[in-house]
Amino acid sequence: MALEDVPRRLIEFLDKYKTYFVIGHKEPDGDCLGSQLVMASFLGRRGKEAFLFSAGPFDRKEIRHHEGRFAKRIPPELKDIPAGVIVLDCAALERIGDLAQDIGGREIAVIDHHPSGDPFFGDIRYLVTSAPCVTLLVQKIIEACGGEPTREEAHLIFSGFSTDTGFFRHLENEAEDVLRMLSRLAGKGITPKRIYRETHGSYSRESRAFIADALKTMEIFHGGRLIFVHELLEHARRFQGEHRQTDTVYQLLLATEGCEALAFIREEAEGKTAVSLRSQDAIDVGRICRDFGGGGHKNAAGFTTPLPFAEIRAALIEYFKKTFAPIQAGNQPKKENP
Ligand SMILES: [Mn+2]
Repeated sequence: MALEDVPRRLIEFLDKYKTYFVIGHKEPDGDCLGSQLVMASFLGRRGKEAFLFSAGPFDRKEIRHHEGRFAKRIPPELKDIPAGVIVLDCAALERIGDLAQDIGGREIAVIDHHPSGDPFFGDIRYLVTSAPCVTLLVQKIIEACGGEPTREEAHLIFSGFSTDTGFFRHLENEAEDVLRMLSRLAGKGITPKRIYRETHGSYSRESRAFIADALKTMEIFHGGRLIFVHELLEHARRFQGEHRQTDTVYQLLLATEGCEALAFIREEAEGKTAVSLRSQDAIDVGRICRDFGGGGHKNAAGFTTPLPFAEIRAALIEYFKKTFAPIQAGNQPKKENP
């Protein structure tokens, strides 16, 4: 499956202004910041002025060194100049944090790959849910404008891809188009080995202990198809920020024989529990999380709830009973839920 072509209106929008505000989502990751940095770099090469904004925080080790290039709010001296707004890696106003208060009345282009988002956000929308990352959509834009990424841009694009795909692991049927695009990046002299080490290496020793602690809480349901791990308020909060290596916990658990989905349930405060869901293949945890008031991708999503651990745990076990039921029914053609 090929990634959708860049809308003509977006290309015109990128020509229209002299100045652009390039905004990403709060709690940024390598794909979000990479998309922003490449977009700003490309605009700069085209004689435009680009300002970078992110609500932060810059917790992840692989992005921290970029923090100095991003402002948290649009400063008063920029408030009255004409500028186009480009929002990357999210399609909902609330995802950009307090910056949402700074962009009223401006023309906004939204470039994203998340299936959940506000369908009315943005004047120009380039949304490709089959795209594994947004940096590749920015590469598409550069190429649609007749250009090609510089070596530095290529490195950032590949880093964003590496972040969002767990270094190729989550690539699906869009792989053919994506691998062709990556091969053009490789032609710029970037090396997958170096990018793997940057995005998936040099973790803290504490993060290894976090993985062990999380795995010790493992519970198995529905014949092994569902796995839970948890972190309760009463557990000592030894691990914060980069030491909470949840991605590795997900990867290890999803590789368990028979496992189709997992939940990491974390009591964050009295009356606030955060749930992250991950799944393989057919199980759409994005839909499940939307039912609980959250959002995300088909195989990676989350939500927060006022319910305490015991209640949300029970609710999820029950919910997954329904999720698994039609598959367990095997060759019975009749479905319970249309
Ligand atoms: Mn992304």
